[in-house]
Amino acid sequence: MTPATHSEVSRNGLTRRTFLAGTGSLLGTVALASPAAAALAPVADGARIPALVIGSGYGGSVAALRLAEAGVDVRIVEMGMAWDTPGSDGKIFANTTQPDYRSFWLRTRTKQPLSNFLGFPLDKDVPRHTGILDAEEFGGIIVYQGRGVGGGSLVNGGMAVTPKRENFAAILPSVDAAEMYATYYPRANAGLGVATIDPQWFETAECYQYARVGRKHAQRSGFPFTFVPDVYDWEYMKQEQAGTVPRSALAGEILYGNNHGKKTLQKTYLARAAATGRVTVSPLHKVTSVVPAAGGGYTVRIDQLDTSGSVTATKEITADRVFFAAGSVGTSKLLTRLKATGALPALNDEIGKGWGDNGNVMCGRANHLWDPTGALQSSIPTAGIDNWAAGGAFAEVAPLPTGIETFASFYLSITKNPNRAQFTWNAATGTVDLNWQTAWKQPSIDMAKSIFDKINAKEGTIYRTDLFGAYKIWGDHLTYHPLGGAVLNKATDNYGRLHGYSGLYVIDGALIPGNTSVNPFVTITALAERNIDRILATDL
Ligand code: FAE
Repeated sequence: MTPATHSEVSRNGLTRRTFLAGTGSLLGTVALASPAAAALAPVADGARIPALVIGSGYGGSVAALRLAEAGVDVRIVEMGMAWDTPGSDGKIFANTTQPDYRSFWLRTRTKQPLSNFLGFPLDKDVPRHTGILDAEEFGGIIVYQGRGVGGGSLVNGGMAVTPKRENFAAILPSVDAAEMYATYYPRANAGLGVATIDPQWFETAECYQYARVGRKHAQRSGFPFTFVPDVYDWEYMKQEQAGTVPRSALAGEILYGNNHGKKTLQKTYLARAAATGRVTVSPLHKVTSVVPAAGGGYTVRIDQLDTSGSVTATKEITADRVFFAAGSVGTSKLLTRLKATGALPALNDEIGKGWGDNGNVMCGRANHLWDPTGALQSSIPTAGIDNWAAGGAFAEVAPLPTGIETFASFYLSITKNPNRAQFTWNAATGTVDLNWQTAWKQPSIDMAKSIFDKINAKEGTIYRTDLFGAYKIWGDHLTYHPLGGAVLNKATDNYGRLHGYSGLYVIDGALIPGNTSVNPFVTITALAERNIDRILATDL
């Protein structure tokens, strides 16, 4: 298979030539790592493809790179946009403080994780568009996910955390930890470009005053405080602070994309995958069905979307192998529906099970007036409070990049919440439901309180009640970290091969049973590296 020609491919209505003209200076500085290096093309109806990857997040990017390096031609099908074309403001991504049409996936009103501030609701109307952040609503939880080429890497905080080895057996019990920590975690960290903040710079940087306040409060209450590595370019951040480059993290960019500084998958795994010449990505293409093909392989049905979300074409292609990398929710929804509706009836009864929220819960604390957290806050968190062993919580010291002094400390806690939910097919509505209950967050709240009740008592401070509604302390209605739904060694074998069908694989966060004890994408990447190694050695 030859990759599509680069010259006149239409993306989001622009030709490549127009795109190059509009972004010349950007391409000049990051030419090799730019998403422009990726071959982007709509998939042709009737095509025959050796390896199809559904989704371009962490799992999908690892699979694409390693398959291509082994000489296999790969097609990535991604339902979101390419995110390579500036808007009328000259920027590719919208600012967190000013959401616009680019910000949300097919919504007419924003659904911001922090919905209120000082009693005022923050959400506003926006034009419906295939924007970058999906706030997917199930009965008891809103699951935030990235949409576009690069998946979650487009919208996340880049916190790149390898779990403590003593916690690994609880995260992935069937996986050889020695091999993960000797080979696959290091490989993932290198591939993602993970680095830790310069600790000396941290001590003086104005934009991390909030984190230093977080450290002071943690340590005064006797909690271990640790730096957290990130994929943000720390040298670029230093220049942002010095005022010598355009600001991104220091301009509050994060949830709707970073115009500079963050090493997203577009700049790491996907750029390397594109450089092989064997990987083509089809943005605004959504996989809707996978069924065994008469002559071997799988018939895959794909809807091509426009930026209003309307289907402009439906295509059928044949793929020898299909890698499900649509994220925990995307992969689980597809597999649950395909099993229940008879497309893939031999999938086992573990499909849809073992889903968790990584124990996410948010809260804010109101500090005293003599303890300001700073008007300038880097949107990239860099530190956490580790009370996992004693209290079941690891709390990121998170920014509140409002541009004004708020005297607030803000935290996203990852907790050892034991509750697990299940995806099921709802034939009446034709949708896949998730049975998570809001009340199932109570263990997470209790674990987070093991840190913050103590800090509040020590500091003589109180919880903020204005961030998630009126008089509501806990952000217990959401997760950023969906995990599970096609769990390793249950729905699949110990390397992600789906039971019941040869040539079908799961290679994303759906494999991980609900919790990683820290932020999840390094573990998703490392597990994908491990599994594709084995698959390449034995299946291809
Ligand atoms: P993911 O990255 O979600 O990629 C799946 C891709 O598949 C997406 O691009 C979808 O658009 C696409 N897709 C879905 N369905 C289809 C379909 N039917 N057809 C075609 N394409 C489809 O999956 N994690 C950290 O470790 N550190 C952080 O600092 C962090 N911060 C976060 C902040 C936010 C606001 C959010 C939302 C998440 C954050 N995460 C963080 C979580 C992290 O981004 C997430 O675990 C990974 O992105 C999941 O990787 P996957 O490969 O499983």
